[in-house]
Amino acid sequence: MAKTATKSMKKPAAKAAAKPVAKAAAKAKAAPKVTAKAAPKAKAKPAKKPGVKLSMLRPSVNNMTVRVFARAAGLDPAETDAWGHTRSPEFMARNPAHLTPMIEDKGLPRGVLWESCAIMQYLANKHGLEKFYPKAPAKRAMVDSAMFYLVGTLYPYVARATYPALGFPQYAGEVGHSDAHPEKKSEAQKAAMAAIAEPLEVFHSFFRDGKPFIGGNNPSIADIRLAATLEFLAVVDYALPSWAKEYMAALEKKLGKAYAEPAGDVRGYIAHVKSQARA
Ligand SMILES: N[C@@H](CCC(=O)N[C@@H](CS)C(=O)NCC(=O)O)C(=O)O
Repeated sequence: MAKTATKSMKKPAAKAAAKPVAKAAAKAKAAPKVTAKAAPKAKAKPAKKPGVKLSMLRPSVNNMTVRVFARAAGLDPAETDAWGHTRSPEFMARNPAHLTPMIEDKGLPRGVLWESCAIMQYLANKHGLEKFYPKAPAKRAMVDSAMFYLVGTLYPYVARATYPALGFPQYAGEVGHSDAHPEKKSEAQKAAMAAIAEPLEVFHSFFRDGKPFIGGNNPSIADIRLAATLEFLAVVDYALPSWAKEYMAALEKKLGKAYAEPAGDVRGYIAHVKSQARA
């Protein structure tokens, strides 16, 4: 609709609406006390937030991130398991990056959205979920910085360190993806393991800065992204510092089933690959 048309329609509508509201207010004033007291009882339940259509892979922490967030935010996700389908012509036609998590939403210019952090930002913006993603620019910037630092710096180390044990293909260009001698691959994996400690400490000392969570007293979307990422390290028996173990436990306690359910899928997969490796 053209801007001018929207403008010209808004004012009369607002004026027309004002009269019945004023009348109703006057009526409410004149009403006997008993009616006024009864009113709160008839209060309607808050409208349920609409569900979100999510294509996901259960063993993935990128997916776990959005699965936890959607549950914690009460968005009631309708999940489709995309295992084995991400490169199908149907999936690729909608999402040429063939990546999950992916949501579908009519309001999006191309109908779909991938990248876990972008999905959480979009849903938090759309539903006004300031609790998870603060509106104030400076606070929001810290959450964004933590998420970009995770995706750009910490996650590549975590992937190099854990993907071989998880049986996931490494990204092209990685030693683990090449024809290099297994010894070289093992060296690269160990180097990545050793590199994790530094960015991990940055989350603790800089982003948390003495607070329970990056988001303060409540977990933000950056906290969900971080805790989910750290879940993968169990597959290589990475010795997490005690603060990280306490942080993950505190986040799970705060979010309850919303965290535990998707985490269960990741943990179940890790237990499975570890048992296979032992056999
Ligand atoms: N940075 C992305 C990573 C997404 C990603 O790597 N997704 C993988 C699962 S962990 C995937 O869907 N792979 C399927 C494929 O490439 O066909 C995010 O945070 O969402």
